[in-house]
Amino acid sequence: MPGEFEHHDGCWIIWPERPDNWRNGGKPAQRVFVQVAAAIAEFEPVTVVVSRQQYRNARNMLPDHIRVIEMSNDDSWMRDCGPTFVVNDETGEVRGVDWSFNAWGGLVDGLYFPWDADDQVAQKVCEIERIDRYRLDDFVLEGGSIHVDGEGTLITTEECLLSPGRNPHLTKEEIENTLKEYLNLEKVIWLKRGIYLDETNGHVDNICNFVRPGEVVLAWTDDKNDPQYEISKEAYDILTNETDAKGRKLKVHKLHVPSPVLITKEESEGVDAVAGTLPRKEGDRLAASYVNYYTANGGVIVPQFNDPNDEKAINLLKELYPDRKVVGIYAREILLGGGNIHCITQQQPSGKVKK
Ligand code: KQY
Repeated sequence: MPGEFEHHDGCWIIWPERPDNWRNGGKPAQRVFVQVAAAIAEFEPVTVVVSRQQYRNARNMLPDHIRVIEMSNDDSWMRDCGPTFVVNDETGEVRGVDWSFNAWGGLVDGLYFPWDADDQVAQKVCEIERIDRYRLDDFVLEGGSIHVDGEGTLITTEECLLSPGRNPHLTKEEIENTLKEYLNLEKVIWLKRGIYLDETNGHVDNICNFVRPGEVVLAWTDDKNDPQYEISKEAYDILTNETDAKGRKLKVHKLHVPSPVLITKEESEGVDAVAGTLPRKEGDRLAASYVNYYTANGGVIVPQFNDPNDEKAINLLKELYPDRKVVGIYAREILLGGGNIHCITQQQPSGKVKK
């Protein structure tokens, strides 16, 4: 599995519409998805998947150079239900890994029901791209719960991968071995937890990301009274005491989170209440973090929250990615749906052979 910072053939996104997750029938979120798609399309081809009901609207709102494809779906998190692409280093052949998807915890603590259309998204994407796939019927995983360095190291969290709603029939060692087998890894680094109150059971993509092999960014706060402090400190201690698959010590860059982002009354009232879907209550804290940026071929697309730390995040990412253009997008509307820029995007690597 290549690192996200390696070359992509394109990026896949699913259009948001469900009114029990997105306020005001998804209209505000759709406008932000258009901005994200257009920003990424500056750097690589973008495909947006959309339901039959929303096809005309999405086609109308998205720029012409973005490919729009009708496909059934349950919500808009391509990172999590789409295929994880792997590349054969000798032949350059790309294949998809099609994990089972159960909406972040199935009947234990999943976020909506049903999720069968989402579970078929990976297969459909692979068919459209004429890419062979490995289907795992007995292994639940979302793409946002793992990050790799493309050189044999994977980072994840125990909070997510050992959660009772995913693979309770497997031990930690068995989970690690499955990841190693399908993604060709030598080392799995286990952080304990993800961002405070992250509804995905602590996806790693919101707290830690590889900038390049040997270097990561970690979501951070200096506020010792914030529950996030203890979580980030614990992750920092693990990362700074670990080595990667190649035996390197990791360089850890602290990327400060914004001040707590809370759902307003108006925002809460814009979401339909539906049994089986996580409610959006006024005052609830959202899992805001800048680590959930998307790394495109020549760019970095980073969420902004109208917070003093927005600019600091942009500046740090400019330093860390000197050859890419860093583009900020006000992403509160995506965060209100429980995710962020990284969660809505799945990169499709090119089949370039590594030297
Ligand atoms: O990967 C993500 N952060 C997706 C979150 C899904 C939230 C569904 N309400």
